Amino acid sequence: MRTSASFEIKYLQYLDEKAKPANDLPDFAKDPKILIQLYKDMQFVRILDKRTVALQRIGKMHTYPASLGQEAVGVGSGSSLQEGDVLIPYYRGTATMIAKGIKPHEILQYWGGDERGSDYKDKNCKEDFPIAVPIATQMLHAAGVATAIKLRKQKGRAVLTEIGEGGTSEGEFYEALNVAGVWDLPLVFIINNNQWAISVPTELQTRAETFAQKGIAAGIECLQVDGNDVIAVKDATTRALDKARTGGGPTVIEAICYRLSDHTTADDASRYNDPKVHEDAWKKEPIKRLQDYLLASGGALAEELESAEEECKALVEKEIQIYLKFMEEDHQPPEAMFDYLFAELPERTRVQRDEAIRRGSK
Ligand SMILES: Cc1ncc(C[n+]2csc(CCOP(=O)(O)OP(=O)(O)O)c2C)c(N)n1
Repeated sequence: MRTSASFEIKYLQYLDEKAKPANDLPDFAKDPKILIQLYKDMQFVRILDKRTVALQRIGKMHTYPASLGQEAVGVGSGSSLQEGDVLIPYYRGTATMIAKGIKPHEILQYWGGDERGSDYKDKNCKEDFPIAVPIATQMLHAAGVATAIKLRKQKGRAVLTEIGEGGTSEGEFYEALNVAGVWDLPLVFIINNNQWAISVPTELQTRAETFAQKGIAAGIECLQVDGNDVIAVKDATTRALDKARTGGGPTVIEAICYRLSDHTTADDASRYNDPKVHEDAWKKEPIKRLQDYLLASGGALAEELESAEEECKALVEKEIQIYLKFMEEDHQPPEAMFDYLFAELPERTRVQRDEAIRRGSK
């Protein structure tokens, strides 16, 4: 027998687990100002997540999925987007969305049950999609938008979409990969491999050695990156988006990290995770890694990073207050959940809407 095809999956890392450079850093990472901004963006999301989970605990927020431990995946990929690119996020995409320019209070509004939060006000975010909660449906939306960009011959534009590793078991993921490969679409897939799909670990999700290689069957370039290394995530995504914008086709990036939070506020991860693995994962988390590198390389002083953190706390508080004010002064009635999906309500949905009005008024 001869070999018909063979493949390998590369793994990209710039800062190792001890925050030491494992490779020559890409140009952007030689500028401490850029690294400090990435540090701030990650801190912002971590602080926002903590405050949002606390709001849920006092009944001022509905179910919320935190990104604890996964900040580098969202910040590294989202900060690589440019004007004209389209983001098709999933529910764990808070960091990606904020890095793109979507306002944090809009995201809070959405999770607070107000669909108007998905009507993004920033002019660069007008074409970005609402958060997808159904697993993997966003993959086909992304393939559709990328097809439109291609058909309209809109050079210099690309689409970024994201999914959890569990979501890559869904048919939509494979369908989107296939069409992206066949039509050479300007599309970048980020797989946020946080090791868990609620309580299902990666070893029960696939027999494949990597999630990235799922793109191989579609003829797509795939790679893994250290998802705790924001420099690696940003570098891989920047290159993949540049390739997509210049007619080079799609890329699959699997970012390996660890979910340090519960799946959502409705979960208790301590019922299924191994405390030892969890503890080890804290030693590799992305914010500490970049912080250690910045301090060791002289890119930033401890006081600078402390004041960056304080600045983030104040900015988060401002966003929370905007959200709370919305919810108090302009609270949407329960039937509003039906009002932003259809131009004209189908009969069976109309019945459900009437029911919501009836129950809501009790
Ligand atoms: C079509 C569909 N099936 C099931 C669910 C319930 N569900 C919500 S999150 C989740 C696990 C997803 O895990 P993963 O894709 O790894 O993403 P993560 O939440 O870890 O970021 C499931 C099964 C859903 N939202 N949509």
